[in-house]
Amino acid sequence: MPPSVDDYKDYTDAVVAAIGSKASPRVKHAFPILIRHLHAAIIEAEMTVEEWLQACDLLIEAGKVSSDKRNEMVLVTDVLGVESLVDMMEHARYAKKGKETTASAILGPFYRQGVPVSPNGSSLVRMKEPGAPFVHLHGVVTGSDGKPLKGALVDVWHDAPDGFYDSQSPEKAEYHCRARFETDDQGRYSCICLKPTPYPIPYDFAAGKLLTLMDRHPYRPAHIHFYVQAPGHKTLVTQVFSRDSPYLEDDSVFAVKDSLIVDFVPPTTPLPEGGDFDEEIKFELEYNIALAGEKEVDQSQFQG
Ligand code: MBD
Ligand code: FE
Repeated sequence: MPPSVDDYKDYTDAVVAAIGSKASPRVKHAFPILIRHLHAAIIEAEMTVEEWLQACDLLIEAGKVSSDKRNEMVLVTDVLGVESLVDMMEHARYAKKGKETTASAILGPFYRQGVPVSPNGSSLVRMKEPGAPFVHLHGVVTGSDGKPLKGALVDVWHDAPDGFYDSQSPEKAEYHCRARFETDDQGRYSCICLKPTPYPIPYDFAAGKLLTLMDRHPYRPAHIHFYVQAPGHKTLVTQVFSRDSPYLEDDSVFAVKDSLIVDFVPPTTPLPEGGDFDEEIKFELEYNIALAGEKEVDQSQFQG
């Protein structure tokens, strides 16, 4: 007879009951759920001591290779679909208000804080990338009412043509394929970037081991990341995906949403005045972003 949750009910109850009276309401609510599901998963899967040690080793490895430039723990949760799950629930808290807001997507491990603000229209391609297709990326940041937001901060980052982010390769120029822009008084941001390429998530450590165990590939469809902040508004973390990219259907980290798939089209919109970009621009991507107001976000799960 396989073990059942009932066999260990008194034991699991005792672990839950050990939570002290001074724990916060959130911990008192969430930890019994976590403990019960964790115990049930271990019981139903009939985990062995050896497997448990292997799981601990995997987490130790993830911690050891993590740094301010690489977050392997995020990657471990990504391949298990956890980052996308919390993101989907987060978005549901304000999307259901019936307003037009841009869909979110996961942050991933390569966001960097404190990137200096560049003038609108400037390039985030900070070293020579021969033959790479330049893109005029621009759009307007608005609230859910469609009113343009001045002074919104727009972080943009994507992989270089070799498939690596700046932080993954020391030989790259600082902040290559990464920049931050501030919207003008009409809510506009604009820049020159590259058309991104599909790319394997780093699979040399813990996340890769998990993928191998599950017989899965590490690839992600071509994407550009956005991190958009404006006072009084919910910060939006999202990604856009190129419609012509492979792996839209089988993203290794489960981040693709239909509304985030975009078309890179031949350029027609002129660059902002005063720019000095003189290479050929092959594509244009207009990407307008609508942020939820802070008050539109449903806070109910944090009450009680
Ligand atoms: C990435 O580039 C990424 O965007 C995510 C979410 C996970 C791993 C690598
Ligand atoms: Fe990415």
